[in-house]
Amino acid sequence: MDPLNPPWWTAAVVYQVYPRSFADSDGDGVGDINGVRGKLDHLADLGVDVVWLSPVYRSPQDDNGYDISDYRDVDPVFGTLADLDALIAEAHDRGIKVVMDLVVNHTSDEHPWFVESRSSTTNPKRDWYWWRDPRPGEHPQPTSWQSFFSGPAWELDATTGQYYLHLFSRKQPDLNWENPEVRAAVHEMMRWWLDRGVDGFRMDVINMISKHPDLADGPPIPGSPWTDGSASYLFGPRLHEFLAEMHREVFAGRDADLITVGEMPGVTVEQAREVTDPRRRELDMVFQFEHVGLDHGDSKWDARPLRLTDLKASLGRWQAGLADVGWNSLYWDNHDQPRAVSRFGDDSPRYRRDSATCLATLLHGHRGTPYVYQGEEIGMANSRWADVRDFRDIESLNHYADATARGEDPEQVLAALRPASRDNARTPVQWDGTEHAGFTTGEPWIAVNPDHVDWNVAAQREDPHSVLAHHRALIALRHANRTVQLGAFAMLLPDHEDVYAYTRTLHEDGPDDETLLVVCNVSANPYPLADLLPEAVSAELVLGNRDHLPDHDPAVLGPWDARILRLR
Ligand code: ISL
Repeated sequence: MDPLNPPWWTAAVVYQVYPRSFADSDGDGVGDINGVRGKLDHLADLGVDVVWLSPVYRSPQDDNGYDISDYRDVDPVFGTLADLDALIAEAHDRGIKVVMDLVVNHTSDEHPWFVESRSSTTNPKRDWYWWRDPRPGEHPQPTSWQSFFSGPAWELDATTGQYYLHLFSRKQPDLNWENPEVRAAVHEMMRWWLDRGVDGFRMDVINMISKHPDLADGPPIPGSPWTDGSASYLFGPRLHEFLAEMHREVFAGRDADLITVGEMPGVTVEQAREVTDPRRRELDMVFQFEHVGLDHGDSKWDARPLRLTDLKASLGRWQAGLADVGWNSLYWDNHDQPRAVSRFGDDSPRYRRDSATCLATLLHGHRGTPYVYQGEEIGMANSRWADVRDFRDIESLNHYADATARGEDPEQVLAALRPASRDNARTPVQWDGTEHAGFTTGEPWIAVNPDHVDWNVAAQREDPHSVLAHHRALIALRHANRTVQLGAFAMLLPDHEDVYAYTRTLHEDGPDDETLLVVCNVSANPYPLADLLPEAVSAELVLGNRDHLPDHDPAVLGPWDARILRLR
């Protein structure tokens, strides 16, 4: 990172749209591209620089569009290619860039490439996917890997008697990136989208595209008949080579205006630093998962309380590890994660606003590019799931079927689904307090959260102290302040159980030197500032989340109180 000439995305905030749940323009109950077009003014008003669009490509929708059957067309449920062109043009008119989701670890099993590949062992596209013979022994699967969505990661295909690999659902066969034709086809498709005007890609599970040729069985997964093969498919031996090749073939010469972010479950700080080292020309930034793994055991369904000291240790390590080389992305929420205010905050009526604004302040103050997930800007919360029939997500439904088939108590499985299901992120955006929250005039594909009556965009738009207004202010601050963009990060109070505090310092060797102090009370326990951080007592307030409240005491960090202060 050249601090004198930083890339534009060091000052940017990205907003993720999950189109299925954003806004429905045609009353079929499913959000669509024209729905997004109709809400662009909301995004412009929020001030975001980039919209990342979750997949709208043609898809059987087995995994809500992460199973793509045509990379160059839009699924009818979302609209048409012409609608998408119009969305890109209208976003650009407002100065908003558009990033597409790139899902190329796997395709749909209905993609013509796979249809051909499965047709015979001698088909020219056979080697575009991972085909293997059954093996003798207890498990005929070529490896005993478990799929991310429960059950084995291999499916037997009756036509040829061989198994194909699917790390995700059986309708998401993994592409074989060892084959140069596969890579060339992906590159060509990516150039086609850039030529259409898109401004970059969020790359789905991109650290899984290089598999270790051994395909070795991993260690057993407790409670499962399958094993963890992740050592064979996470960050395989050719990943750097594939990413550098993609950069050369797709981005070279046009990368200055683009943004690339690789989703990388299990990525380490060291790996992320390599991948985002600008000299290597691979990716601008990655999504890491460490901080969203701190509140559960090995399985995401095994909830544990989050310890704030663990969060500090983790995020602090990422800040330090990417301080000189590389760049962080910053997020709490996305379409796979439960809602942050319910998970890390307190979504009871008393503290919901304050904890949502506190968490936002904590996140946006870090060095990196913040990502806001739709609805996060108004403090949307997890839903109340009465029954397993309320869920729609393949991961949740497969887990329920699998666990109950293995004899687990259905009530307990359901109790684990409620706080952790990806569907918490997928309830429709709450635009207003009317029926179906203004999301659709039809029957929504997944139930609207009943709390939309009180928590919605319309109610917050004109309120200067709303969660929405606070996000607006945080985004404006990032745009305006070089310390927020580039200042060095230093963690304070690493052992404090409730207060998350850090400084950001910009050394410009002159009048622009500045140190900001971000101090956030991630609890309802009040703390006198003088005991915590004496230097904060007389510091100038840049942005607070509770300073307008009648009970606010500048000398005491109240419940979920979050402040950005200027030390010098
Ligand atoms: O969602 C998860 C845990 O609940 C992750 O394991 C998730 O499956 C993983 O991060 C990969 O996610 C991405 O690829 C999946 C897709 O289902 C997710 O929506 C996507 O974000 C397969 O394409």
